[in-house]
Amino acid sequence: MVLRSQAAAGGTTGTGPGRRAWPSAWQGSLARSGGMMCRMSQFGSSFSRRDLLRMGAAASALPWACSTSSQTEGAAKRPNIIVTMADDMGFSDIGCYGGEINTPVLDSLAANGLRFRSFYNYARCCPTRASLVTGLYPHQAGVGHMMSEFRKDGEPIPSYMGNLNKSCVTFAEVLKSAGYTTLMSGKWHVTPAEGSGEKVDRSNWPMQRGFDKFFGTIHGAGSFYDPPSLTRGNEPEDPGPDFYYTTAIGENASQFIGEALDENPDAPFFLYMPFTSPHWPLHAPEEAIAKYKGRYDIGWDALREERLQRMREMGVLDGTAGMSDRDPSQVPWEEAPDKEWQARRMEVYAAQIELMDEAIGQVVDTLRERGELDNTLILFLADNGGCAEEARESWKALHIPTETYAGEPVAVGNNPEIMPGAEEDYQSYGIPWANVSNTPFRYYKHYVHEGGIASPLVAYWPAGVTSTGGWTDHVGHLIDIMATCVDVGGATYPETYGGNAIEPMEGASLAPVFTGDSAKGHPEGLYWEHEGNRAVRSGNWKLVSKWSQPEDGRWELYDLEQDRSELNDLAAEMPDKVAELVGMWDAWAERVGVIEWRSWDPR
Ligand SMILES: [Ca+2]
Repeated sequence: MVLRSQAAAGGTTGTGPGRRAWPSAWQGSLARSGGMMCRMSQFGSSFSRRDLLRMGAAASALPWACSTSSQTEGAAKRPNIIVTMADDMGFSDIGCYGGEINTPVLDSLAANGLRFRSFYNYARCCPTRASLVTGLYPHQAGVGHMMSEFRKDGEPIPSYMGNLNKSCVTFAEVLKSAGYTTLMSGKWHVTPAEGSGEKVDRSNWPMQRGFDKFFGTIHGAGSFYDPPSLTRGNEPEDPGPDFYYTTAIGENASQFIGEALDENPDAPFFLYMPFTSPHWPLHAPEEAIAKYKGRYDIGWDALREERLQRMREMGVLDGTAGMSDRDPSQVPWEEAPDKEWQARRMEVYAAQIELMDEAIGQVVDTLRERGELDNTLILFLADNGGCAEEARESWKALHIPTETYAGEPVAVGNNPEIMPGAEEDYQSYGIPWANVSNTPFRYYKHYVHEGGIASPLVAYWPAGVTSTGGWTDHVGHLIDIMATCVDVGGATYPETYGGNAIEPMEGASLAPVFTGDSAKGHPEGLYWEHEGNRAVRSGNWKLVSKWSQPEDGRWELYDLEQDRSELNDLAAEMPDKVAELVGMWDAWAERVGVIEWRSWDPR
């Protein structure tokens, strides 16, 4: 524990980053020679990263929420702001939302902050990030789909450029203009990561979009032991051996905070800390996985029931939210083959989330030790719901490793013959466990039913969140994060930036909610479109459709106040309400540049 404190307070002694040239750094084939600050040198050579993980677990279990009086000295300046985010994590995974996964840090933030029952993301990594960092709908920021450019009749479609455009500003650009020191540690994924040598286009990398310091990945997924596109500033970074990305994100964030406070003590800082955890592949140290050994032997059916009961007891949901059916493609747990492998998949996933919680804990420790905890707004959310993708041997992409850091071959695909967790294999937890992660909702990442877009939102800020320890029914969305940053940061959202006209921000500040305002958000409606999946939420009503079979684009209508799990489709009974909401959705789609899914030129 002492060592962990030293790490948090004194983790500024990083050695020079290793350097790897483009593009081989992203292909995993360069000679592995460089060192980096995240190795354990600052803790003494006798401790490995996994020793630290174990010590971190013990430290995180300690109560820290009661801050010291020395922290009041920071109360006069504008608050520091931290936005931290999980990747592919379901609504009910973390402890303070009803999950059985051990997340003591997030639970403490929640117990001393505010939790949102109805906060929404954008169903997928890229569009969520494009919306989060800009305060716009993703199409307005140029990311109507993912990181590919689409054309129609030979002409690029502005809302589908696969890259942040110049009609938006990032929250870092806005807060930097207001005097904040801007820091990022984690996954970017709002610009293409392909390219080589001088052809690498860095114009939309974090350092060119408002951040003073950056450590993390440009690309959207990959090995936790050797992530593709690992970067420091604008240069490739060698992870070195004994690297674990989730932990490194927390270490670098803590280091950046320390440096920011040392170098510019009068300025507040903004930290964006998006993890890749618990996105596939299932990678975690064996010691972390072992904590969950046997916990999932009860299987997915019992676990879903257990979670829903706890969610009701905790007040996450009330009795009107029913349990959706088990995914129809899956068998009852009693009939499932390969039970040991199935349980192991969820054990690794749980370990990935617990390690993320520990990394957030390292940052919280740093804030406390520097006397900044009381005056820091921390927002935690997830970028999309649990992911049902089953890893396949045929997967080929930049983020699918062909070999380990040490050059050993990697086995790709969900194979019950291999227990996942190690760097040598590349698996996912798949449909049945994603079904658990999203308890009690339907569907997954990609879809805009509640299972795809319902996110935890924990807001912690002793000096600013006065409605603590409980829940709000305020309906919030990613677009509100920019507005909140502008509001609490005393910033001005620009009409022009860099000579370009900027789209007006779409969201509304959540700050009034922090002090108990129960007004329901977004009377103008909230809207989604991702891969032809569509939705609008207006008041208690949600109109939603799934592009692919079996629904095939048919609109469904739900009263979420009575039926949060979207089990009782009222569309046939209420055609006027459907027509009203369809009209709202059509007008929004026209305004932000939605194009009918796959109506563009063949690629
Ligand atoms: Ca994601």
